Amino acid sequence: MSYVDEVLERVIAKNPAEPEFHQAAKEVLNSLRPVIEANEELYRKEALLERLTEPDRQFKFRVPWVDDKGQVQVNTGYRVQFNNSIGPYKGGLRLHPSVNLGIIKFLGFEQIFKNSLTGLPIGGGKGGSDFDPKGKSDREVMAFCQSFMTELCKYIGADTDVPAGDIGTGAREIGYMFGQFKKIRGTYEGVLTGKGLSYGGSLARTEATGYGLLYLTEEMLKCNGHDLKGKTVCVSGSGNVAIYATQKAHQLGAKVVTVSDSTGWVYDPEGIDVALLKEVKEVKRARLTEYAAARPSAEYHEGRGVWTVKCDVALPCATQNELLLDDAKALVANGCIAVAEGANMPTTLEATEYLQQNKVLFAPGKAANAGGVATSALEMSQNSERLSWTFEEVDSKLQGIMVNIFHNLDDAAKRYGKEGDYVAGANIAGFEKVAEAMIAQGVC
Ligand code: NDP
Ligand code: 2IT
Repeated sequence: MSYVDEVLERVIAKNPAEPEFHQAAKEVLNSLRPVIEANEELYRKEALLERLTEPDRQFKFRVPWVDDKGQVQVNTGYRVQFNNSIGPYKGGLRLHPSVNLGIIKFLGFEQIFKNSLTGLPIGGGKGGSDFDPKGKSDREVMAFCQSFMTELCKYIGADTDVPAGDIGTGAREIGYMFGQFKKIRGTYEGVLTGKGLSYGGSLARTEATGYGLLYLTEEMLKCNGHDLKGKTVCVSGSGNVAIYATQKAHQLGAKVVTVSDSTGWVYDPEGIDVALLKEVKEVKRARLTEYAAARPSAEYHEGRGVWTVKCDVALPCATQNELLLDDAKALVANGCIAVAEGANMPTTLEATEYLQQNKVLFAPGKAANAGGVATSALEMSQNSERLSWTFEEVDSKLQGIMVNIFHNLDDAAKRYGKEGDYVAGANIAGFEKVAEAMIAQGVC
């Protein structure tokens, strides 16, 4: 049996009931086959893949808090510190009722390669909780965040592990968590990113994931003889990534005609009104029905359906496994030329394969959404030097990083005879640096 197959069997046997982690491990290891085969003897002796698929450590803890009725509630908190061979653990905190250990592990595993691709010194980690911020008062969210950080603060630090936002964790939650870290540990340090601008946050971090997604997509299109200008784009999700992806797509001359949330989706043939979307989602924290009610050109539909709309470019920006094989078939039938993942692993393995077989340009999340964590690393740099850069400085560094990521994965794919396979390219380019650092640092 090949080394990759042996390790995949081991991952499944050792981590039962973690299907998302199995999926991420399969995607990465299968596309690394040519690199593994070229170095099989060394990697086997080093047990490199066994070490890479086993987190350095993982924390699971009780998070008790009191709701507005005086009732004690109990959630589960997680932090998985996956790999710190190229820098301190770095990765977001997801607050969503679906969160479990397998989901945090898939996200932490992906983060290793994504962070390596940024070219910046950050390792891979992820955390979160099954707490649902939806419908909670600000006081309830604060009570949860304080309790969560009371335990998490034992394991993190500016040079150890630096969490940030993800689904359900935005500026409000990061603020409450930062306050509690400071109160307990008594140090003022860049222990979280995505902070508010008044206390150490970076300009352009809020926009970074969505903007970065468009910078990479534009470069991918350009290098394949297309232009983003004038293209029709379907976006899914309506959170942080979706909103700023839509804004940047419009700035670059494309038209976004859909957004979605967990209950329904909007088709707006005139183009999504970003100011209205921000008002509904960021200020009112309301459903998309309110967007549709305020916008005569918009149609609201219950359930799923974004990928049935005819588009040139599809940008899944909500959550994992939201673009399935049938969706991929609908996109291809409608003439879609490119899919770039704003979310983490939004496309299933079968859907990815179908898109690639049908010559749709496909940029995987670990490359396409790396602008968020890259800008988090820029926030860490600013905190270390106790300076703040201008929006233009951060945005221009972000653009440079995204263009560079695209060329690195394009080159890596070509080196292994897989031209145009950006999934393989991203995994190979991300893996090479981590593997070299792990081997150089000995058995640890
Ligand atoms: P937000 O919480 O701001 O928004 C999430 C959006 O996705 C919401 O519209 C939400 O709808 C929808 N969504 C979430 N879960 C589901 C679900 N199970 N089914 C259907 N829709 C769902 O999160 P972000 O925009 O920050 O994150 C979106 C994706 O991007 C995630 O995969 C995240 O890991 C990834 N990402 C985020 C980065 C960041 O910097 N924030 C960086 C890189 C990747 P509803 O409001 O109804 O729940
Ligand atoms: O998935 C991700 O890359 C994020 N949620 C951002 C992580 C970060 O540390 O900024």
